Amino acid sequence: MYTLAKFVRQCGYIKPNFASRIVEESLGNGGFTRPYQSIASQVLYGKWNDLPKKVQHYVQDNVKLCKPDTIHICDGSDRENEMLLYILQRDGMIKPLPKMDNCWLARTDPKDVARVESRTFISTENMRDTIPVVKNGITGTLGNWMSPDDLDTELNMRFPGCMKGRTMFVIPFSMGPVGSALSKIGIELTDSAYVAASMRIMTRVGKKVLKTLGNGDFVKCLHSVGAPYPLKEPMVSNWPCNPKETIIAHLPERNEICSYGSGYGGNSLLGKKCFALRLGSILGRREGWLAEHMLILGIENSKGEKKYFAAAFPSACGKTNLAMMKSALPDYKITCVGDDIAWMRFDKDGKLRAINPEAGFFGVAPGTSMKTNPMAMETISRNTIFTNVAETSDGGVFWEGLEGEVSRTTKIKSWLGVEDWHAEQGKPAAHPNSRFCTPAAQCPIMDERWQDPEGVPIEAIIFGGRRPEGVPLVYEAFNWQHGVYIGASMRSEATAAAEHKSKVIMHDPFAMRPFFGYNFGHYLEHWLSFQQKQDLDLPKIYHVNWFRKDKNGRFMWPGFGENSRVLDWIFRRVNGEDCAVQSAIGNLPRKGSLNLEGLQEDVDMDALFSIPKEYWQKEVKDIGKYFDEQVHEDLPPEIMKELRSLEARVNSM
Ligand code: OXD
Ligand code: MN
Repeated sequence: MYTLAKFVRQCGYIKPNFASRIVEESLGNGGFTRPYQSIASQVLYGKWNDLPKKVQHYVQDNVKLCKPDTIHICDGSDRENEMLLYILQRDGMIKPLPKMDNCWLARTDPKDVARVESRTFISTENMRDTIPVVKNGITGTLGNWMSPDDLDTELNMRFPGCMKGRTMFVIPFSMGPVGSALSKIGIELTDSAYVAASMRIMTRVGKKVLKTLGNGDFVKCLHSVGAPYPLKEPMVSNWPCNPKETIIAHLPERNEICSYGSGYGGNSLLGKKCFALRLGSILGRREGWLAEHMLILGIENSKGEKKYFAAAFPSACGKTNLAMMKSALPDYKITCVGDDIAWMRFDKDGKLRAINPEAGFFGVAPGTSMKTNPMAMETISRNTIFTNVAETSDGGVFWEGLEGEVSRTTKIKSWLGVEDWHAEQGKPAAHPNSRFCTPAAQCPIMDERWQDPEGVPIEAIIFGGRRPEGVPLVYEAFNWQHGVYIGASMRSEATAAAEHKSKVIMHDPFAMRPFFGYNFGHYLEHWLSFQQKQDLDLPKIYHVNWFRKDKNGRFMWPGFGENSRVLDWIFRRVNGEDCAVQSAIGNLPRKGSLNLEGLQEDVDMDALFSIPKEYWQKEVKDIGKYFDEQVHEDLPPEIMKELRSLEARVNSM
């Protein structure tokens, strides 16, 4: 009888716990048992000859370097998925969540829980291609550069033999619908079955991708958890990683990413931040398009008129909630195209077209609930891998924000494995950056065109952040250049998505600070360049802030579904409605023009839209200082001009 266990055994998957012994006994020659030419015989799953020649060479080179025991060529099939899940269970990396349908829980080593910005580098010959030259004595915050020689040294200290005793998964994946002119292909080589299972959700994986690729070029993505057998240190939570040696390196001149030491999220699912944003932004500049940290949503009114907006918010500021919003205004229906990344290109008619390069959501779990995001809750009810959330005694999941949705008698086991966790302990049940990894196709409000190879036409771009003070609910840029300035001056309270600790207000231009693939000054020039091109239908640009607080620290605006009132105003502005008044910082909704019909809460609209002069004078100073220190000579003069005009307008308020 066919059983998965039998199949896995037949395939020759070694149980890692035994692998150390096997490696020690049989691989006295440094771990590489088979001659280089017979690589095909190391393939446990998939067919070596199905790989295009260029891919074979890439795999060969890295097998030689990393010395995995065996190779698995991913085909994206359901059978393969069953196998990956089986292996992950067997190795104690995931466990089933019986209350849910085909859902799984992974707990990581507590030292591997977020993106590691301080260990993320872009390596180019010329430093200035990657980061602006900062003012004397200042530490740059707009990316980390490393010279190719230094990076070679770093990589050579880590990758040789790093996959010993493990299987190398070869993952052919497409960012964007397979075959779309806007899509790009990557090959990720990883020694983590968790990454292989997650990439299958987050991207389009498999044979169709290889067929489309043929002998074309692809982005090379090498990933290792950095824990070869025999292990140097015992694993924590059965989660292999090497936090002390973590490095995430991008080599744009070779279209290559090398990530070592972390199995988590943006550090290991290389299609996401590394490829779609960092390398993507470089490719975008080279080829005349934009790779942005933006959600894409559709909004349709009761007359059947539909528009698409893209919106940039820093990590963990509610992009997923906005992208899946249930409109409080009954006249509007929101649909989701993407929740994190947009690739956008002007088409031959001058319309900005966007695709979501991803196929899944890797969303922050805490704060997600039936109240804040019912669509996400429905999406994650099946076929989902949860990481670092808490577990309920009846086999479900729990995190901060779900208090009202579990019965009082249910016991909770925290992400750290603390049984019978109680909120009184003062520690969160779920890690603040705990995540769900779930197929986008399961979201009940996916837009009918979310996989359209042509992309959807973008009519408004929205910037936003967590701004507890001073910044009104919404304002509109006077024009494209002013909009680019607004993007450049974005700031937000720090979140848990990376290693930052306190709630400081950080500069996060275009919500791209951790994701710029090249010099931010050049990035601004690229954005500005579109206004010089003839016949482009440039979208209008907005800034929103759902997070303003009153003197008592309470949010002044209810947010969530009520944000549809802001989208409605933007919709009408895009249609040319005369419903705005000019202010020092941009166009504000004319009094009474924001549709408040049916709003339950009492909102102090005057306070919500006030523009405190002193606050904005300080804001202008802070932003001027930031530009001067961080972007310095690379700041385009147009942006400085916008800052000076803002200053003059604020001073004469
Ligand atoms: C993310 C992030 O994971 O922005 O999307 O950190
Ligand atoms: Mn993100």
